[in-house]
Formats: sequence, structure tokens, C-alpha cells
Amino acid sequence: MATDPSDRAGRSPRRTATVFTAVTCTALTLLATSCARGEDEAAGGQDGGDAAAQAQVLDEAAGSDETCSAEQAGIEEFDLKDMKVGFSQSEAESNPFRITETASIKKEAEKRGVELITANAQSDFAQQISDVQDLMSQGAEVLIIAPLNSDGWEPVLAEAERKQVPIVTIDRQINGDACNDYVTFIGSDFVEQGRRAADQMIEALGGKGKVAILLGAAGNNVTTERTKGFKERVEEKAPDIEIVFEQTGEFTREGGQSVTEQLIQSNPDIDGIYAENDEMGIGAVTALRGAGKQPGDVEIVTVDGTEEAVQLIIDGWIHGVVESNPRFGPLAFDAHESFGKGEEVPVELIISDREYDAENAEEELPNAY
Ligand code: GYE
Repeated sequence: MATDPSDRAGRSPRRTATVFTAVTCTALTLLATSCARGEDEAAGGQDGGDAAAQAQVLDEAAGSDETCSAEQAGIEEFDLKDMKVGFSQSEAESNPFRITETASIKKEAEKRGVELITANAQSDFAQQISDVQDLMSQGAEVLIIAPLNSDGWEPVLAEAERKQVPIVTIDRQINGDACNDYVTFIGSDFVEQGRRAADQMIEALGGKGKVAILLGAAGNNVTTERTKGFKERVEEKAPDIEIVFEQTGEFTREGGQSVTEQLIQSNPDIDGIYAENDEMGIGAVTALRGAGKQPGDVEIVTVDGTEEAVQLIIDGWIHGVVESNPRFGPLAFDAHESFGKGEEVPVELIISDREYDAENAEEELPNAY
């Protein structure tokens, strides 16, 4: 249906977006059985994890109406199978989010028989810029980028434009001109994640108390948006919750631990901690344990959905986790494939995320990563 040329003429952007979703879901359904075991292993999932259940699902109500085609972008159509794909990872693979994301990209390339070259910038932005330039000089004709920062991509964008290399960004945004600078962004609705985390915190505290925020790293849209959604929801729904402390833990476990150690000194009466990712939340638990606190003394809410964090819900240390699904392989390759065929791809593809709490943590643990 999607490849029927008669279907293409004059269709509205919204219909195009729906068609892309349908193609993706069909592809995922077809692949579900064959990829179940491999994906679990590659992604470090638990036994009993179900690849089809874990797969990213597009939120059809979200995303952009605006689309991008090869023609619009001024890039010649291509067959993805014949292309060398470059993948640039932003952060060190100590965070399960990053491990699972890279594994998902590699798995998908392998499944499709596409040549893939990769680089990891270890949280160094200058390194990531040179990584992507290196990928292009090693012959990458198509790029998937997990950007560390949202700004500062001009040198890469200019080179990619000159070499006609299409870019799909995953999990964080690049600030640029959609379709001219990149084909599409695939990721979560981070403002909504912040709101959902706030709902969990409000529930945990019965709408009243002092809360600290362990902010993610600066310079990217994820931190800004997770903070915005959380604060707005608290302000709107729980005027008796006061945000008394905010500091970055750089999205790392060590960062979360050391910031929480300072927090306990400066605010010994803290009631809740919103950690903008699981790694920082796990670091916070270590700090609280070190200070002699018991599970539930301080209510913790986090974002990601790693196995360790979901286990900490079962253990009573974490109240709830909003998922941020890092299994980008299928959607990222689908986006490049459709774009290469000359189809219109929405410039923003938003996925839906699950949520973990004491009610479902045990049952859902196999879907954590
Ligand atoms: O939540 C976190 C990582 O950009 C969505 O970055 C990603 C976030 C993820 O450090 O664990």
C-alpha cells in the first residue's frame, strides 16, 4: 500500500505519517519472531523478555505533520542495502540505555545485511564532531547520530550536505533545519516523561513535601524538556510540593551519588528526589544507603527503565520509573530506507514509553534493559 504510486499523489502530510507508521508496524510484526532471541541477548535483556513487547512503538498522535523526502532534501534516492551506514554514539557504554541503543543499531544492521561502522564519543562533544567527520571519511554514506549536545553541529551538517549524506538523529535532537540539515528525529516526548515523573512524585508524597531534582547533563533538549514537564506538572497539580534543590548529576551514576551526598548535607529533611535518568537515581540510592536511610525514607522517581532501576522498585528504594525506550534500530533503519526510496518521512517520529511502579515492576522486569 505504501509503495503504490497512486497512493502518493496529493496526500496530506498527516496521511503520509500514518502510512509510514503502518509500514513500520508491519515490518516489526514480520520480524518479531525471528528477532526475539537475538535482540534479547544483544540488548542484555532478562530471560523471558519478549522482543516484540520491548520494541519501540510510534505514538501516532504525536510526531510532526511536516515531512521530508529525498527530493526535498536534494539527495538522490538510494537503496539502503547498498549503503555504508555510520553510527555515532554520544556517551560511554556504562549506562544500559547506551548499551541497549548501540546493540539495537548493530543488530538491525546485521539483520538487514547492511555494512555498519561505529564510533563512541565518551561524552566529549568535540570528539563526537570529529567522530562523525571520520565516519564520513571512512565512507559512511548514511548517518545515524545519537547527539551528545543539541547545538554546535554546523561543521558536520555542512560536510554532510556537501557529500549528500542523510542524517537520522536518535534520542536527542540536533538544533537545525529539519529536512535541510537532517531527515528526522526519532525519540520520546521528554516533556511528557517529566509530567509523568511528576505524577508519580505527587502520588508518592501525597501532594506535599520538599523535592530535589538531579538534572541531566546541560546542553541537550532531553534535560531541558524533562525538567520543564516535571516543574509544570508540580506547579499545576501540587502547590504544596516545593522544589528546594536542583543540580546536575551529568546523567551518570557517580554524578547522582555525589550530588545526593551534598543534598543530604544541605537538605537533611528532603522528601523526594526526581532523577532525570536511572543511572543518577541508582547513584542517589547508594548515597542514601550510605547515610543510613531506609527504603521509602526518600521517595525516588527516575526515567529510563533499566533492569537495575526496576529491581530497585521491587526492593522499595525507587517509587517509580518512566521508560525511555532505547531500542532504536528498527525505526532508524526504516526511516533511512523509506527516505532512500523517495518516500516522505515525518521530520519527527515520537515513540510511546511504558511506566514501572510497585504494581507492575515484578511482571514487567523482563521488559526492562
Ligand atoms: O535517558 C539517559 C542518557 O538522551 C534519552 O541520555 C537519552 C538520555 C537517557 O544519558 O540515560
